Amino acid sequence: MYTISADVFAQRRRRLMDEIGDEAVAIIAGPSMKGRSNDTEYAYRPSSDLLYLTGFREPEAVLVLAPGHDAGEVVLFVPDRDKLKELWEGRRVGPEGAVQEYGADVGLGLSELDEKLPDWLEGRKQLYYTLGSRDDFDRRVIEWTQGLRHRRGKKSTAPGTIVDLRDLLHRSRLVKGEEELGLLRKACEISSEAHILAMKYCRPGMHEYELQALLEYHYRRSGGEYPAYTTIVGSGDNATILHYTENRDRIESGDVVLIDSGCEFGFYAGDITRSFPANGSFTPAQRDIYQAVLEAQKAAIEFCQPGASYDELKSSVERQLTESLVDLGLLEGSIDELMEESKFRDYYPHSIGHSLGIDVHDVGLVRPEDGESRPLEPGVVLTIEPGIYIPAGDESAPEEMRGVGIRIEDDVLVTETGVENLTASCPKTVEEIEALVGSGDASNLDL
Ligand SMILES: [Mn+2]
Repeated sequence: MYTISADVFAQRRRRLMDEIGDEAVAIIAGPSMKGRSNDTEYAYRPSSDLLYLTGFREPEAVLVLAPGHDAGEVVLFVPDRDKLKELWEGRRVGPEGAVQEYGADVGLGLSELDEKLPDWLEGRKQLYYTLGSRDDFDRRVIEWTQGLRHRRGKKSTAPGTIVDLRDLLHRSRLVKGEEELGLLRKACEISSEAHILAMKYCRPGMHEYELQALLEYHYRRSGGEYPAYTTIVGSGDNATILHYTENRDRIESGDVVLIDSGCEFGFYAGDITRSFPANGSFTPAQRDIYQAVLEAQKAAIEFCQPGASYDELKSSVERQLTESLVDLGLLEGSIDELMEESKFRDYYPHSIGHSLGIDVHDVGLVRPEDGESRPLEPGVVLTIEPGIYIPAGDESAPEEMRGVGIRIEDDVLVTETGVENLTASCPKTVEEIEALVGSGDASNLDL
């Protein structure tokens, strides 16, 4: 099924509470609402850490975990019940729902934060909290601890140390359980279907935004809430802009179209990139570049065995792409020297991929405190997305390659025995892609 059960949320909280111990307290606060224009707001996306620990999705909630606390160890502050606000903004479960539906020991209204939250800080030595994610809340946390000191006179009973919560929590988020793999598989499946639709119905003369609409239509009709990130549809040399999201141009025959798009399903992200010829046939130069990226991508997927080093994965891809860039005539010199100078960066300026989960750029693969990566282990899901991008104005490049951008991205799961490609259903060989592009009957696109 496509849900995370109450037991799993409770286990995650238990694990974190066991790790921090009963001299500590943790606070996890959701982001505040953000204005979009005048008095309208962006759609609210709950904090991923809060989602991971509770599944609670109403705005600005605050979770407090105080292992072994007499008054309750799981405290959830939620928007207060309010007839008028609920009439305008929607239903709220309120403090009672926080207990009954979300497994909190204590449910309280957000209006009670200043008065009640310090009770759970008092007497604890360390506060696990992520500073810097929300300025207004950082200030309140400091005020609460200061206030406690004043409240109790000279003897400090407030936490004296603030510890970054992310290392423990994100270590746990890195390895996916069975239920979240179900959601990830679904997000990947919907994303793959959407890319197939876009390739099938692409025609020169369409606009980039039409393909974006087709992808996002498919996400929503499949039950996905939103795109997992802003959809990228770049045709021609727009494909060489890594995070191109304007999606306004007309797609011309002869263009390669690069689509980087994924569905967010049940708050889990899919993330796929495909690059294909708008008219259904790669030029020889486009095909050579495509093939080089595809070979690097396939080798990188095979590399993702349990125990493999993410840093070695990165450098092996860099080496392979450097060799290809020499073969393509884009770089010159000895491979070792080119690697030494990271010359591949001229054409491959990003990394091989990232962990994938509740966040599209998910957490845990790289330790926040020292920047070092953890070895791959079963249950880790990551993207594999090499690319080659030749700027339109690169006069050192063969002319027929200028303005071509190719990236190929799949989402893979490290298993006990190897690796599973969760987006394998999305075609990527030259033959498959050329057969698919434009094969849909456009008159059927009356959706
Ligand atoms: Mn990605």
